[in-house]
Amino acid sequence: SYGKSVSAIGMAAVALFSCTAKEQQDRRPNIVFIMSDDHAYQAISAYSNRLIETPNIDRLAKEGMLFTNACVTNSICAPSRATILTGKHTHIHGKIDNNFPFDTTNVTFPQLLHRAGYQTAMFGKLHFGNNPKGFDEFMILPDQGDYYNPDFITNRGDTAITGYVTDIITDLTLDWMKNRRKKEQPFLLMYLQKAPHREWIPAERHYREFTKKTFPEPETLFDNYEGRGTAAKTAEMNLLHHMTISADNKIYPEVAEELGIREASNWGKNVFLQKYKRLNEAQKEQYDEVYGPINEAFKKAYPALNDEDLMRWKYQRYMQDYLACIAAVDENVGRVLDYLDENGLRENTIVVYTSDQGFYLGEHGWFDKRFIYDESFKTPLLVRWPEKIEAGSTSDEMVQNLDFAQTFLEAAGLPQPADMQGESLVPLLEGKSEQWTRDAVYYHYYEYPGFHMVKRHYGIVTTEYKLAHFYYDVDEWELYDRKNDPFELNNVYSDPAYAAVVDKLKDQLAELRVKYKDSEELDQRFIQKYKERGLIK
Ligand code: SGN
Ligand code: CA
Repeated sequence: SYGKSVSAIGMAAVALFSCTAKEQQDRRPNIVFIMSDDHAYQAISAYSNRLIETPNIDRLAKEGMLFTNACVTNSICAPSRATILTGKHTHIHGKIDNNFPFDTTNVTFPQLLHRAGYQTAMFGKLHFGNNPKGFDEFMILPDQGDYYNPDFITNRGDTAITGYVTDIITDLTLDWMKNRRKKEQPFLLMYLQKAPHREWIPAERHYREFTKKTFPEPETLFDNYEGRGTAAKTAEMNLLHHMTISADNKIYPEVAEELGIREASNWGKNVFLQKYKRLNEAQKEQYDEVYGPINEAFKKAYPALNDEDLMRWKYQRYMQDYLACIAAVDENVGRVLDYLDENGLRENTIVVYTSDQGFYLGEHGWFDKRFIYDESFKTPLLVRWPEKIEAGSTSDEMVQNLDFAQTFLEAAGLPQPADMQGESLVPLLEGKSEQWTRDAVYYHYYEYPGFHMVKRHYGIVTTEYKLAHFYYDVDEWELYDRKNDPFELNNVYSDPAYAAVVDKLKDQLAELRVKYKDSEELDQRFIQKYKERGLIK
């Protein structure tokens, strides 16, 4: 209407005249990088509503772009985070596993944004073993952090906060946006949830609802790993055999003992006791009110359970807690999006939602991650940027966590250092997918021997195939036909029908190793490091 456009012009004029040169320069977009820990794409309703509804995370897809083939370069926490910050593969930035501190002589994109005038802040889980550089303010969890009454490391000293970690990290984030954000500067905010990382302790308000639910089982829950290689058969991440009845499934150690349940070690029991001890009296009361009856019911049922029943029971317990943790993540993402929308920060802010990697929710009988197989290799990615992205759009390109650094630098109008190894996603976000050239990605996992015993492997993934080489204490190749075998159950590496495919992919893989500066020599050097550190003989 006429009235509306006049007032719009009036407002634009006011904005123009009150703009200093500095503020004009700072039309550069804000960046809100939201990352959860171990959030499987299978547990976001924008991808699939088989398990849970996540209306707030889904808003980013509705109002922005959903990436259906986003993946990581190395499916494990700290290496992924280091890749995100540096735009480099793990063999280049050196953080190949969770074991040792990040090399802070690496240049990270937050440092570059900070130097270029961005206000920067980080809240939540980093998991580097040292503090982040390039941040005006940070409050991070030590190591993995705790679900209840977590400790925080800050640049003004350490502190502990009473409450539930997912809510607290959000409170800190909102407090910064409300009270310390400088209006004249663009900002980079890294809002990094600990949830839904193992041992999956939900917020009190979600205990009741989720422990009453029953979830559909994945097709491959009872996978026997025939048709795969040694690595799948020897991995220690099976729900029946490796998920602990105490820490993971929340059976009190005295109940497990009474039932005569013996686990390979006391590790699960010790973790349970350690985490339970952190709860204050009121929190314990709430916890016991819900988990007490579950323990009672298990006590009665257990003697009659066979392995198949126990597997099913463990799967349900796992999903109840894991998904309840996600319910809190989703609510809190909603709080942050509401704040942005209600404070004029919607249009010119890039909001990313992702996870440090994917996760198994019972597929192949597994929990955890690490493998090049889809559930751990792929990761959720949703991006909202109203000024550039058409609402409700999708991209099926194989983008990687390697690409974030260059994406944010381009969005901020900054040069992309030549030694960064990703590709800016800005053309994809703007709908110019014809400018995207990558058709194969490179993957390399190292943390072995270690937690969950997934063997070292590297590989190439195209839309059609996945070729991986498992090495160190085996020398095995696996090839999966992604179109004809979506569950990745049949290694067709030795099938003569695929001989030509193998040849071609091996050449391509060798080219990628050269392109990304990875090599046999580096593989050996990293094994040597494990020897020097006493992790292997
Ligand atoms: C902990 C977990 C493992 C998990 C690693 C790495 N055990 O050790 O199950 O694989 O972290 O996770 S826990 O019960 O003590 O949590 S990562 O996300 O940090 O890479
Ligand atoms: Ca993780």
